[in-house]
Amino acid sequence: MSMFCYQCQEAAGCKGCTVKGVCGKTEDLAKAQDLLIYILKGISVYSVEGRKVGVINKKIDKFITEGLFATITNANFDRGVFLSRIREGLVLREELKNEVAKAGGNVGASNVNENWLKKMLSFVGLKREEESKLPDAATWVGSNVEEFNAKAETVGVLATENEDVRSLRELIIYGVKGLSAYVKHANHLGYDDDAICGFMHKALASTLDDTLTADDLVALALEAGQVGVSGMALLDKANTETYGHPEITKVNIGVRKNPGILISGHDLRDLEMLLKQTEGTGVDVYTHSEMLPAHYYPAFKKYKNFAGNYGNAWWKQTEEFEKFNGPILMTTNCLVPPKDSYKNRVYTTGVVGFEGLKHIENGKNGKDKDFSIIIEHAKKCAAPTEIERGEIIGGFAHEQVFALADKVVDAVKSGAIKRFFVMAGCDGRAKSRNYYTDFAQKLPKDTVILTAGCAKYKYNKLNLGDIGGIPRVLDAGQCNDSYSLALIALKLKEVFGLADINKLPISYNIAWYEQKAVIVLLSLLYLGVKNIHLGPTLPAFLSPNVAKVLVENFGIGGITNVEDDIKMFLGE
Ligand code: SF4
Ligand code: SF3
Repeated sequence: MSMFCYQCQEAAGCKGCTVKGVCGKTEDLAKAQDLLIYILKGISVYSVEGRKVGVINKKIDKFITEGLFATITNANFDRGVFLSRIREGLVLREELKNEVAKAGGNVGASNVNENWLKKMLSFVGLKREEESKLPDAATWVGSNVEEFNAKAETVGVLATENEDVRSLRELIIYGVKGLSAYVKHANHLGYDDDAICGFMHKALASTLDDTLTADDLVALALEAGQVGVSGMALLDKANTETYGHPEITKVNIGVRKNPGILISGHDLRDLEMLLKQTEGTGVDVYTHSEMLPAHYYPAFKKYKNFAGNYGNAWWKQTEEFEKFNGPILMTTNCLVPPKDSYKNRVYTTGVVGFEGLKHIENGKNGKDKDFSIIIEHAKKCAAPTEIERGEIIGGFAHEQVFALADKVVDAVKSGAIKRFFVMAGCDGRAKSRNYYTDFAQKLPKDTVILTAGCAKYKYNKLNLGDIGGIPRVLDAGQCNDSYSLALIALKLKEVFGLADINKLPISYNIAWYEQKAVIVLLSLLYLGVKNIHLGPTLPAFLSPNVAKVLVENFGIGGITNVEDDIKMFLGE
C-alpha cells in the first residue's frame, strides 16, 4: 500500500498525500511515522492502566509527548530518528508494562513473541508477568527495519475501515499532536501537568478501542478541547512567569550590519539560551516566523543583540534563508526541506530533524544547550541582506489587552469598534490564502482583527491604521496564544454582562494548516464558540458525516469569497 497522510491543510487534492507529501515527506518517512504513532498508542494502553494503580512514569510521558510532536507537519523529516524512537518505544513499553504489573495493574495476556520478550526484559532487568488479551499495538514486536516496514503497511490511517470512525480517531490524534507541542514547550520551562499527559494517553489508547461509538469519539474530541485549554493555559503560565507578560512592542523588520543568527519555531527557552550565549560576541539574533512574538516579552528586551524579525511565515523560508546569509536554528516546525544552497547553514534542535542537518542536542545533566558551533559559524558569515524595512507592532496578549480594557469597551460602546474578527491560525503556500490579505484589507474600518499564530503574516504589514489609538490588527503572539484571544473574549463577555459568548460582536475566520490549529479549534469548540469559519479549505480528514455533525452542532463553515463572507459575517 502507498503512503496515506491527510493531517494538514495541504493534503494533496484536499484528500490525502499518497505518493509523496506536498510538505516533502517521503513514503518511507510517512510509514515510519505511522508505526511510531501505533507504538505510542500501545504504550498508552499500559499508561492508562498504570494511572489506575498510581503509576505515573515521567520518562514515558516525555517519550509520548515528544514522539507525537515529532510527527507534526514540517517538524522532522529524518527517518532514522523515527526508527530509533520505534525501537526505544518498544523497550519502554515493556518496561512500563512490568512496572504497571508490579503495582497490581491489569496488563493482559499477550500474543507477544516470547523469545524477543525474554531478551528485552533481561535487557531492562525485569521479569515476565501473567496477562490477558490486549490490543495488537500493546503487544506487537519487531526487531529490524524489514519487520518495521512490513508492520507499518498495516497500521496507517486507512487501517480503520469505517470512514467516520477513522475521521473522528484522526481528529482526536491530530488534536493531541497539537497539544503535545504546547506541553513540550511548557516542559522545557520546567512546567508540567500529569493530568494533561494522562489525557493524551487516554486519547491515544481510545483510538484502538473498537467498542467506542461515534458519539463516544465526538465526546472525546470535545474533551481534547477542554484539555487543550488547560495545555495552552499551562504554556501561558510557563511563558509569562518565566519571561513576563507580553507588552505592546514595535519590532524592527530591517537588518543591522553584524552577522546574524536566525531563530525560528516556537521554543522560547531555546531563544533565551541563544541570546545569553551570543551576548558580546558581535553576532545579532533575529527571529523568524512564529518566533516573532518573543520580542513582546519583557525578559528578552535586555539583550542588545536581539535585533528584530527577519522575513515572514514559514513557507517563504526557501527564499528568505538564502538571503539571510548566516546560520538558522529551527527549534520546532515549520521546516521546509532545505535547498542545497543554504543547507549547511541550517541547524535543528529539540524534536526537529532533517537528514544531513546538524542537530544541537540537549545539554547534559540539565545544563543549557551548547550553541557555540552556530555562533562560530555566524562569525564567518556576511550580515543579512535587507529584504524589507520598518516596524511591526504586537504584544496584545491577555494582560496587555486587559490593561486597555476601558478604552476597548468605550470604543465598542460608542460604536467606534463595530466588530472583532478572530483571524488566528497558520499561514501556508496555497495561493488561495491571499483571501486573508484581501479580507483584512476589505474589512470595514470600524473593525479590529485579533490574531495569533503565523496567519498574521498575511496582513500584519499592511498598515491598516488604528481606531482611537487601538491598532486594527492586535497580535497576541504565537498560535498557542490563541488562549489569550479566548481570555479576551471571556473578559468582554463578563464586561458586557452576556450569558453567551456568541452574543459578542466577534466573528471567527480562522486559517489552519497543521495540527496545532486542530487543538486550538477543539479548544474554541469546548469553550462554546459557534460559527467558526475555517479555511482556506476544510480538513480532508473530516468525513462528510463528521463534517455534518460539526456544522449542525457548532455551525462550523468554510469560506467562499471575500465580499460575500464579509457580508455574511456582518449579517448584511
Ligand atoms: Fe501531505 Fe500534509 Fe501529510 Fe505532508 S503533512 S504528507 S502535506 S497531508
Ligand atoms: Fe505556523 Fe507552522 Fe501553524 Fe504556530 S509555524 S502556526 S504553520
